[in-house]
Amino acid sequence: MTAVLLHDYYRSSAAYRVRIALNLKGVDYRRHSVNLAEGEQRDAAYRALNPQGFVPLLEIDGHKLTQSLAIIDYLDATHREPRFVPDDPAQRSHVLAMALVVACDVHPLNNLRVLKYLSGPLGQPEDARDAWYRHWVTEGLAALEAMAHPGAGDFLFGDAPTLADICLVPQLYNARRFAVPITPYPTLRRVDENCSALSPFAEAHPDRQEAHA
Ligand SMILES: N[C@@H](CCC(=O)N[C@@H](CS)C(=O)NCC(=O)O)C(=O)O
Repeated sequence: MTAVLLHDYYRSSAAYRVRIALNLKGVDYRRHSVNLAEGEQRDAAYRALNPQGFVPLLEIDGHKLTQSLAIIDYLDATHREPRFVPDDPAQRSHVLAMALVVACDVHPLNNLRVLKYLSGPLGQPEDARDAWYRHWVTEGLAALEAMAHPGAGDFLFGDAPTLADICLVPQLYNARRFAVPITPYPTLRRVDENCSALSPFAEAHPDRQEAHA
């Protein structure tokens, strides 16, 4: 079997999701850092691997997989335990909805290329760019806090981590990094603490990665 290789960047929250998922499934992998700060994601060699010029990209089982949620879905399909989404259709839909709040409604508005577009071509000053960032994170976290209520236990849904937690933890890391207040979200903070106590989450944390390995 060929080695599993994750193209990532230590601070990328989409890549952080995949590191958590790999760790939860017990998949051994190596990292190849694509330095987003230096624009390596736009190099022709990397674009040949991922035409979108994004991390993460996972080389596994002879495949080159892109899009964090699609990668995590592959891992869930190929490594049965622990399951990332419940089997019950309504519960599954609820977990997916919470994950998608982060992955579809918050993160795409705040990723690097969007922030660069705001401050570059659109000429927005740093404080406007930061306000944009905080606005979308705050909206998303407030919704997630309310959505978690019916089913939250130790984790966003029940008492085992799901895809929703895999998306939440990197988003809260980003929120703290950009000084977005998170005190109004007690459920999210409690779940984040419970996740961080688990080694698959702890070992995926950006501070535990070699920045440019
Ligand atoms: N929807 C994609 C988003 C990936 C993404 O936005 N990755 C960011 C890092 S978190 C990136 O590579 N950004 C490079 C850039 O914006 O130039 C996924 O979930 O994988």
